[in-house]
Amino acid sequence: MTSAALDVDSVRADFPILKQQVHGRPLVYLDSGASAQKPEVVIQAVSDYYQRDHSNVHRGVHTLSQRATAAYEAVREKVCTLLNAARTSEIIYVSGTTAAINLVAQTYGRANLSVGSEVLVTEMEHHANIVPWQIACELSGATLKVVPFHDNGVLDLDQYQTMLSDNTRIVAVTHISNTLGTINPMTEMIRLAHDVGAVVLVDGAQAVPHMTVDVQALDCDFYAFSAHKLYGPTGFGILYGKESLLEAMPPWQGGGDMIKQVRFAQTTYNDLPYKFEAGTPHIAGAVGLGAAIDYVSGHGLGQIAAHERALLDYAQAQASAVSGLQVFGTAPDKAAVLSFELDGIHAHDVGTVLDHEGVAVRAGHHCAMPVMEHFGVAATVRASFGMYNNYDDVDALFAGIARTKDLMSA
Ligand code: C6P
Repeated sequence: MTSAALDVDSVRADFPILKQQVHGRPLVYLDSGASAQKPEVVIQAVSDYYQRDHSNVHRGVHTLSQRATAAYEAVREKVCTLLNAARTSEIIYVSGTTAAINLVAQTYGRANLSVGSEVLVTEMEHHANIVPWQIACELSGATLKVVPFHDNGVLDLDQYQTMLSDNTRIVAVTHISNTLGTINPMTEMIRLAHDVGAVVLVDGAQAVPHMTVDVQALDCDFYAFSAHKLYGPTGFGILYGKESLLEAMPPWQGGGDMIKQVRFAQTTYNDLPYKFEAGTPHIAGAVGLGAAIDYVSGHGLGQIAAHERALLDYAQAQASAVSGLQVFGTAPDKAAVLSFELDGIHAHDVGTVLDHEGVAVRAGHHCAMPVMEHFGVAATVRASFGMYNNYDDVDALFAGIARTKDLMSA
């Protein structure tokens, strides 16, 4: 089956922020892995919401509250469709991937971990999928085990299989590494974890904006992502969980909306998904995510993935021709992330020179210090691509790299 390619020129025109100059140069935004830019339709949806419909949700009989509630709840259906979840009760609104993982660690984790049980994470995790498990293990006496990756950034699946055991209660793994770009073989990993009776949490922060995700086909138990990397607002995200697991989990935060009845003698909790949604939520965040899902779905995640893969191939070919440039993460199955170092030049210096050329990249440890440790480096430069990037952006990156080398070796 063939489908129309992504019309990148028209996509670019939808993103007002890309029309500016930085240091007198046209902005080349290659930091979508940190946070993606927002199309006009998302900005407009948030603005319209505040101008027309804003009130608190689930609390008022008046028209504005009903409109806000309808807009807010309609997004649950969109997320359900995006992830192919079975039902909206499995879609929990949170503030982002970090909150989603902490929620599972503090509820499912604390209820199911004890001395002798094990949590498996991988060496390529973002800190958000390491530290919550360290805390949960510390509190419960469970042990955290780390599955290593090969030097090309591919996860060591043999080690993974060896480390899985009857003691493994939870496997917490990233779908796509934010630093290496590696796409992990989730279906196989989930099947293997289920064979030993473990549940699997997938950190989908870097996956949802770049590929089609089907939580039922994956058969994952939990899946987390952030709206802001999917061209939506900051401060909002999703935890998907299988209904049977969510039902059995204790609530996390207590407060308004997550209860049915409060008595000093006893409080009863609300039904899913509200049991996990205490307090006034980020309503505009949900509305913006809904607009972002419509936008991305309108273009097709398959088309977006194909376009970004072509950009990655183009960038990797250029990278291989630059002397002294080392790429970290060369897995065959890889998302459009290019992490690299330039021999003898600190990543922050590269990032600063590139910024002066108008090129925005991330320089640092990318909240994945164990990945840096694996390669024995303090920091890398990371160019991460989104649906609005084009070949000119890649050329600008490599022109900037050549300029950096000139300046720094002068
Ligand atoms: N990575 C990056 O530059 P939050 O901050 O909750 O939206 O997402 C955390 C997170 C979790 N997992 C992965 C794989 C991630 O990449 C991120 C966020 C950004 O790579 C900011 S540190």
